[in-house]
Amino acid sequence: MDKPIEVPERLAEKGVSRRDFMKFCGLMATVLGLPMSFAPKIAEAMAKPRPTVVWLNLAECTGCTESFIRTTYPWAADIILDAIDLAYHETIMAAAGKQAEKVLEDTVKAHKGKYICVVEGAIPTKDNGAYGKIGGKTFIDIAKHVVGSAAATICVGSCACYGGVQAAKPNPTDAKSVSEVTGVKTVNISGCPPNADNMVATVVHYLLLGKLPALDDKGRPLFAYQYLIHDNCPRRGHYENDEFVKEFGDEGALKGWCLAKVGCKGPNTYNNCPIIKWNQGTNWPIGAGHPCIGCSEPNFWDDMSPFYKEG
Ligand code: FSX
Ligand code: F3S
Repeated sequence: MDKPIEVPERLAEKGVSRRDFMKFCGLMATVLGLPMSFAPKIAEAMAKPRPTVVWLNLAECTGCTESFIRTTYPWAADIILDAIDLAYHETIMAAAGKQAEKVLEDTVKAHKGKYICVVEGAIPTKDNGAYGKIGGKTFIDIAKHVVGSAAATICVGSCACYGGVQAAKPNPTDAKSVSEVTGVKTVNISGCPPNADNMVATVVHYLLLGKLPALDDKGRPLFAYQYLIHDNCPRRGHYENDEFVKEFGDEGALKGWCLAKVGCKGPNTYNNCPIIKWNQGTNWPIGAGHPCIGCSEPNFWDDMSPFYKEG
């Protein structure tokens, strides 16, 4: 009989049981579109030496970090943070000020070309980047330096991927995406915010296979963004039957009919929300009766609004 997979010691110390650990590995296999038989392989990969990760917070609302660290099961955050060596993350690190900036500089130097850079937020470029600075350095310079020395860069959130809300018309700070400013091709986990499971699965994919996942033409991992919301929506039957919610709270809303007439952008939006849902599969916007606003598409603030009008 095969030896049972051990929970990495560090996790056992935090009280994560083998059952919880394997549940997490099963969830990751599902998100990555792999058969359940991959769960033990994922468990093995999670015990490997941890990649160093540097997480930059630029022009954003920190919703992406919130999505990443606020998981329904307390052990999920422990497993996620244990799988990586998170050297720098302004929101959750203990260090602050000059001490924190030194950690960033030292990490970039010591792990040049080997660390993974995660970026949250867009980059204001107007007036030589005067509208976004940390420790006297512009976001432009920080991104060029830190992204430029990374093995790979993962953008989390539509702001880092495509400019997001900061770049919405009239874009007063001339905010741009990370790849536009640095010239580096990034993995884009889009969404405002993106689903934590997709962020984590991208890292798990790297640990499991030693490479980043295959991407679509907008830099998004295919495992998460290959299907339209509309194609997997449980309300699709009502769409085909011309059964629509006409206004919030009407009879159609009570019956769970299609939300296209109150603005659903699911027919134009690629994401796996209907498949994996949110908060460990609890629910998702359309499940709760709210139309999709298309937040994982480039320029969604301009292109998808008004959010509550059809089209
Ligand atoms: Fe942007 Fe992330 Fe939207 Fe906010 O920080 S993708 S504004 S949810 O959180 O970057
Ligand atoms: Fe499609 Fe949205 Fe209706 S995804 S089925 S238009 S609720």
